[in-house]
Amino acid sequence: MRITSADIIVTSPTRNFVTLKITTDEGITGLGDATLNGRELAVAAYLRDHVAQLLIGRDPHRIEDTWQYLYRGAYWRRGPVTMAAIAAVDMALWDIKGKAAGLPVYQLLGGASRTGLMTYGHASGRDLPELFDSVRRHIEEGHQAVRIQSSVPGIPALYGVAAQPQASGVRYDHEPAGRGSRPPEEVWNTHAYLHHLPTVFEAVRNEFGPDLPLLHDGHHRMTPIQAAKLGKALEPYDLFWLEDTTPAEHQEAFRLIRHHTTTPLAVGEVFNHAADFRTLLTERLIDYVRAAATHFGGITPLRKIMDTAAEYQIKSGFHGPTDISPVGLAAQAHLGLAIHNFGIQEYMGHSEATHTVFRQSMTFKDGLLHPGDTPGLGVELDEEAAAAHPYQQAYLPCNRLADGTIHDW
Ligand code: EZ4
Ligand code: CO
Repeated sequence: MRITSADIIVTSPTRNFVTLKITTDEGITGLGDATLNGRELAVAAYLRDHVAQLLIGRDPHRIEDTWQYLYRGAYWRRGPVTMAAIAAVDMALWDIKGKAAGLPVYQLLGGASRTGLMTYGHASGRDLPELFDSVRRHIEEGHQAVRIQSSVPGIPALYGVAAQPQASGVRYDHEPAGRGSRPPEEVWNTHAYLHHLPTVFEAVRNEFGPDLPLLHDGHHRMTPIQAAKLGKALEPYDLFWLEDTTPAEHQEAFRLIRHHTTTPLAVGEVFNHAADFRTLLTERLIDYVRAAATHFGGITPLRKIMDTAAEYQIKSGFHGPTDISPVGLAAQAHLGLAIHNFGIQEYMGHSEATHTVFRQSMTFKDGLLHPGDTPGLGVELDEEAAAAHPYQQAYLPCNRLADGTIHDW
C-alpha cells in the first residue's frame, strides 16, 4: 500500500478544527487531528507546505519510521506547531492500519483493558445554586466525576465558567468560540481566587457528599508557593486532582508543591514532548498525565509516555476539551481503553454542529465512554458539511491583573 495524497481540511462548526486526510492507492483513507487553538492555520500550512509532499509514495504501515522521519528529519525539534502536525500524520496512519486490518485501533494497541472509560465533565456556575444545578446535570449525563469551576467575587468573567446558565444552551465559556481577530481580555486576581475557592469546595462537598470525585483546573495562574497553599487548603475536600497549578515548564517547582500537599496533581495539556514530563515522572511529582494525542505528536509518543508513567504509578488524564476534534478524542479513547494505567478521560462532548461534520462510532452510556468497534479510529469526515463551516478567526481569552499586567492564562 502507498500513500497517494494528503489533504488538509479546515472547518469551523462552533470551533475551528484542522484535519489531515491521507489517501492510499488501495482506497483506504485515514484521518488525523492537527487542531491547535488560535494557531490553526500555522499547522495547516506546516502540513500543506512541508509535510504532504514527504508522505506521497510512502508505505502507510510504517508508523514509527514515518514519525521519526518527520521528527528528526525536520532538524527543528519539538514545539506545538510541529508536534500537532506530526500528531495528525500519526493518527491518520493508525486509522489506516486499523481499517486495513479490519480492527478498531485499540485492538492494535493490545486490546481493551476495561469495558469503557470513566469520564469527567465541566460543571460551572456564577453562584452556588447555578453550580449545583450544573453538577447535577453532569451526573445525569453519566459522568462519574465532575470538574468544579466557579465565579470569584470581584472577578467579572472567569475561564471555565459559562457566561450564561448552561441549561440555556451555552455549554461552555468558549463555545461557540469567541470570534474575532484578537483574544478577549479578562481580569485576574489570585488573592481573591485563593480566598474563595475552598469555600466553593466546602459547599459542594456539603451538597453532594463525600463520594463524588471532584476536580479543579487552576490554569497555570499560581506561583509554586500559592499552589502549595491551595493544595493544602483543599485537602479536607478530597479532590480527585488539582490541575495546572503553575506553568509546568518549571518542572522542579512541583517539588515544592508536592512536599506541601497530599492533593493529587495533574499537568501537561500544553506539553508536546516526553522531555516536558521527565522530572515530573521520574521524581513522582504528579499523579496524572494531561497530555493530548493531538498536541503530543500522536498516539505513538503518548503510548510511550504512558508506559514510562506506569513505572512511577502515574496514570492518564488526557486533555479532552472541545478544541480537540472528535478525531483527536477518538485517538486517545482508543489508547485509554488499551493501556493499564488509565486514570480518567476529560469529556465535554462536542456540539451538534461538530457532530454533523465528524461522524463517530464513539458511545457514552452507563457512565462509560467507548471508542466503538468500527475499524480504525471510528471517525468519518463529511467534507460537504465541513465546507459549509469555513474557518473563522477565534481566540481563547488572555487576562491581566487589575494594574494591567498581563498574567498567565
Ligand atoms: O483551556 O482547551 O482542561 N481544559 C482546559 C481547556 C483549555 C483549552 C485550550 O485550548 O484547560 O479549557
Ligand atoms: Co486544563
